[in-house]
Amino acid sequence: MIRPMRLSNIFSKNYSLLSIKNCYVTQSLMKSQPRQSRTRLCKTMDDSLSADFGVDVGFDLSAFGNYQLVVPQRLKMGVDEVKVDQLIPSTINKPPYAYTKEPRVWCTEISIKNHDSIAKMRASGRLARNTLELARSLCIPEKTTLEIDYILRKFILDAGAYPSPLNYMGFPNSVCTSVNNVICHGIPDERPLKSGDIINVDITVFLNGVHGDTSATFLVGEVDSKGRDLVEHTKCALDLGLLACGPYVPFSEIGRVIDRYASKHGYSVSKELTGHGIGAQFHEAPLIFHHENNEEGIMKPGMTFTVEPILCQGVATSSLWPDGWTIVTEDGGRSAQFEHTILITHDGIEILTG
Ligand SMILES: [Co+2]
Repeated sequence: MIRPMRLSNIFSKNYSLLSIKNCYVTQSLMKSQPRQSRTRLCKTMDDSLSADFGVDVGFDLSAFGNYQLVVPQRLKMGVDEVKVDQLIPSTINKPPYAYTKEPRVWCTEISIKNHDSIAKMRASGRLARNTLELARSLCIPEKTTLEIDYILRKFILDAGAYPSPLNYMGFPNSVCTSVNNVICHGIPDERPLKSGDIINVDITVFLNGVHGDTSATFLVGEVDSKGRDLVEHTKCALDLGLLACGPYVPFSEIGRVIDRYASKHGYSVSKELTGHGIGAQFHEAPLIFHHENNEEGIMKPGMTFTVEPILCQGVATSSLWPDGWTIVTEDGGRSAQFEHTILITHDGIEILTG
C-alpha cells in the first residue's frame, strides 16, 4: 500500500489534483474541472450510472474477458473525515496517525528487528492472516465492500488491534477493497459484489505496537477463465518472489523473478506501487520493487518487509479517482495482487502472515 514514484507528495493535494486531470472525468461528473470534455476512465458499462451522469461508454474490454468495469459510486472530491473516536474504543492502542493522519517521517535506514519486535510481529502477522481468511468467506455475490469492511473492523477490534489503514493519510476505512480494474487502495462502498468479480482485500493490523500486512485476490461466484488465470498467475508471482528472498540476497532479485514470470505469461507488473519495510511503522524503508530494477540493497537477518506484486492484464499504468485514493488501470483491464509480510532469517525467510 505505497506508491513510491511520488513519495514526497504522495497523497498530497497537488498530487490529487494532478491525477484528477488524468482521471478523465466528464464535465457532468466534475464541474470543477471544466477543461475535461471526454471521459476515459469513467467510461462505464454500468448503464444506470451512464444514464444518470452522462458518462461516455467506450472502453473495449473484450480482450480482457467478461467482467464489470468498476466506476466511482460517489461523485465527490476527496473523502469524509474519519471519526476515530466513534469507530475505535478508547481501550484500543492506536498508532499516532490515527488522530493526526500523518505517519512519521520516512526513514531511509532499514531497521533490524530484535527478538521482542519479531515476537510481536508474529502476533500481528497471525491476526492479519486470520482477518484475511475471514475476508475470503465474505467475498460473495451481493455483499457490499462496506459490509465487509464493517465485519473485518469488528474482528480486528475484538482481537484488541487497530485496523492500520484507518485515517492513515486520511484513508476513510479499515481495509482496502479493490475490485476488477481497481489496482489498489479501493475504498469500501455500497456496490454489491457480483458473480464474476475479482476482489483484492488488503488487511493491515496494528497490534502491540507493530503492523502486519497481507492481501489476497478472491474470486466472487463464477469468474471467467481470463480472470482466474490472472489471479492464479499473480499468486504464483508472489510465491516466486518469496522463494527468491533470503539472507544476503539483493532486493532486486524479487523484481527480476516476478517481472520475468509475469511477462512470460503476458501480464504487466505495476511499477508505481511497491512493497515496503514494516514494523513499528506501517511503511518503512526499503521500498520493494516488483519489476526488473537495479536498486541497491541486500536482505539481512532481522529485516521485515512486504512482497506484494500487482499484475495487470493490459498496461500497468494507472489513474486516480477524484476520491484521491482509488487507483485504477488506465485501459480498464483487470489487476490482481497478493501480499505477505516476511522476516529474513539466518537461513531463509519466515512468512509472518502465512
Ligand atoms: Co503493504
